[in-house]
Amino acid sequence: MAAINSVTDLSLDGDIAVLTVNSPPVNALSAAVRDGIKEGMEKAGADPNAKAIVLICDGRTFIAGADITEFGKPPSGASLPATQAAIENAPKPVIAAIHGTALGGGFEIALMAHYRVAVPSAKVGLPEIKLGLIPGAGGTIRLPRLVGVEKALDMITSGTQIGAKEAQASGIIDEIVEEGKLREGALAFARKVIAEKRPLKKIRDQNAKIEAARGRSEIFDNFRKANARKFRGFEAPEQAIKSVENAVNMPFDEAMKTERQMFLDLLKTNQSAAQRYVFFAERQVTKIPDVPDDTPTIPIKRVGVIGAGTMGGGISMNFLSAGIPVTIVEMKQDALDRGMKVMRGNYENTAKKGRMTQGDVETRMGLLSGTLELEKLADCDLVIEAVFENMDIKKDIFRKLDGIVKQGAILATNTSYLNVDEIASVTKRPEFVIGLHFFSPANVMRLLEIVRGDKTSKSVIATCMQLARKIGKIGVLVGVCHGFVGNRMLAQRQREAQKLILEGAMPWDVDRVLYDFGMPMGPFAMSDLAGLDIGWSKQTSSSSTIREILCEMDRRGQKTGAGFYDYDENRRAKPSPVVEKIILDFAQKKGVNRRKISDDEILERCIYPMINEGAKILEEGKAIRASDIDIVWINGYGWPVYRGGPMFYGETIGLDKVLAKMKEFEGKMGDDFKPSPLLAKLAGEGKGFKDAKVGAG
Ligand code: 3H9
Repeated sequence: MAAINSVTDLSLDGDIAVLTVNSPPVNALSAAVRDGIKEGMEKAGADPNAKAIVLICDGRTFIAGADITEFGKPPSGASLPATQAAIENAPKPVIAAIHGTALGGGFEIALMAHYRVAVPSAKVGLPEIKLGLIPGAGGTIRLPRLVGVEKALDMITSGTQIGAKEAQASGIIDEIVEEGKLREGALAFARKVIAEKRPLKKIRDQNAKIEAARGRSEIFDNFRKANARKFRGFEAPEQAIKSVENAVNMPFDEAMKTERQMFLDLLKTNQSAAQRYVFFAERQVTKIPDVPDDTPTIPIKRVGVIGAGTMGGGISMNFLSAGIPVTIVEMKQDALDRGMKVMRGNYENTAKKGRMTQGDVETRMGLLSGTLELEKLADCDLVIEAVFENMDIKKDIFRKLDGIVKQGAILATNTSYLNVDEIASVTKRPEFVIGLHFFSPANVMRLLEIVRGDKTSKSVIATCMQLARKIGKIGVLVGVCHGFVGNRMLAQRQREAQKLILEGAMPWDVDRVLYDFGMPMGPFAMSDLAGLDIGWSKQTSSSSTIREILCEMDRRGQKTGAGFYDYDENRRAKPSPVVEKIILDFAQKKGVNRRKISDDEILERCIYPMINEGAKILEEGKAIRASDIDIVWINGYGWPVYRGGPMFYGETIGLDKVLAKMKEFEGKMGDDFKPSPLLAKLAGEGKGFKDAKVGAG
């Protein structure tokens, strides 16, 4: 083998040139990889002893895309278009040999080859949309030529990967070769191409599938309509659709040029910066400075869950779906029966939608056993308590669990606010106690706040982080404080929302502003959905807040057909004249002079105090890094990924501007807006949250 450079080799296997890329971890298309491919193609093309060229990768995957870390930096090395041209214009057949994932620019490289072979486990896709981008090297122009417009639109705007078999059926892969024998299979295929004198097939010349869509703009309009909800707020999907439309209607080279320009324009957007940041944030969040990757973990073979309500049931389903047996405990038989019935019902609904088989439902339910006795949890490796949010009840349960559950097992609480250290203190094994805060609905929401107590052992932390991944969650390590990261910040927004409706806004104004910002719903719609009577009691209610007044009137949210909004029979919300009057009367009684409140003020009042609270959380070391806080908000509260999370958003606005606004509000409205010293320091130094040196949870 002759090295072309540090990451590419060219060798001859009989009469076939083999160009190998080896650039761990994922063979991303860095400058060196582009240089190596271009030079290798040119050399192999000119070599009279080579009759065909196989492009293959070492390591775990074919090229997984452009090197995202290079984005925004000055260009160096061979350009991607020049590298691609070297493949397509090679004077002999080029065969791309795919294993792992050929993604983004990597897939676009494979689409330059005259033929493609893959092992059965290989996948291909164009995930650029997830980075706020569209493919910038021909993906939107070439893919429709292979698979047709509808499938291309679907793949490009969803970013999903498809397997080798599907790729072969849709015309992307020419041949599937034996697993583990990619090189041999690709060489054999190359020899067949030579022997049969097959042509140098260029996708740019294949027009049949796009001609079928020419002049049929309704294909694109229907696609837009069908996906409007999914694309709400995102800039890239519309560009992707336009580019596929260009592929159909423009000459090839013009469509390519336009695609490239659209890609470059998107690269400069805040949305793409945010989504690229989130890509790396999701990978950072698993790294805990003082808990190294090789920390021993505790095998979790059986899980116990206490409480078969909405939360306990949802939590259990995660483990059942991952094939881990669960014992669920309730106090009363009817509550237990009800809880287990709901779980079965949820699985059956999924089966009805065709997303699992009836057999899958039975397998999962077969792993579940219900009991009224805590003693049945003795053999569990992990027990999660999901009962009513009351410190005395929780302490009582943990005291009992400590005596029942085997030594070495983890005792976890799903509390959303309470002090995990206080709960741990009633046991003789505080190092085995941890918070596992699931988000409702617990079988759906991706976030898991993993709450590290003062004494929680590293092994328990490592186990829970690993377990989160196993059950399809994104685990974020946080420290003990009231409401942890997510709810502690949420409280800031809720407080301001309540104040705003007294001062002059209406609930639907606040909700509209936050919805337009990109949240799935505003705080009042959220309260109506959750139920206004959570934590409310008729006996102690004294009409002292608007929420109390609504509950007293039996306007307890969607479930009673009325809350902050009125609901019709289809649960569609309408602004309520009754609520409007209640608010106006209440404000008058309190002597509040209502004023017109701008949309900007609503947004700043709701969001800036959250950013400020995030800064306090960092300062106190309750989160490891700002990006962890952003991951909490994106995955637990539906913060729009294209705004990168509250901390990233604060940096997009400018920490100096956030600080100035907080000071202005503090002057007018007092301590709720007192800037955190960290925010003030970073803003003063012109730095961002990523520069903050903070603790480890
Ligand atoms: C693009 O291609 C644009 C083009 O259309 C044309 C432009 C003109 N760059 O995820 P993992 C790192 S846009 C740089 O943990 P897995 C990652 O940060 C790109 N680095 O492994 C991590 O680093 P660390 C389109 C990258 O096995 C390490 O590799 N492509 C890149 O679970 C391992 O990653 C994509 O969007 C990259 N492109 O999953 C594909 N990719 O160890 C993005 C990964 O320091 N990548 N890294 O934390 C993926 O989806 C997954 O990484 C992959 C492997 C499925 C490949």
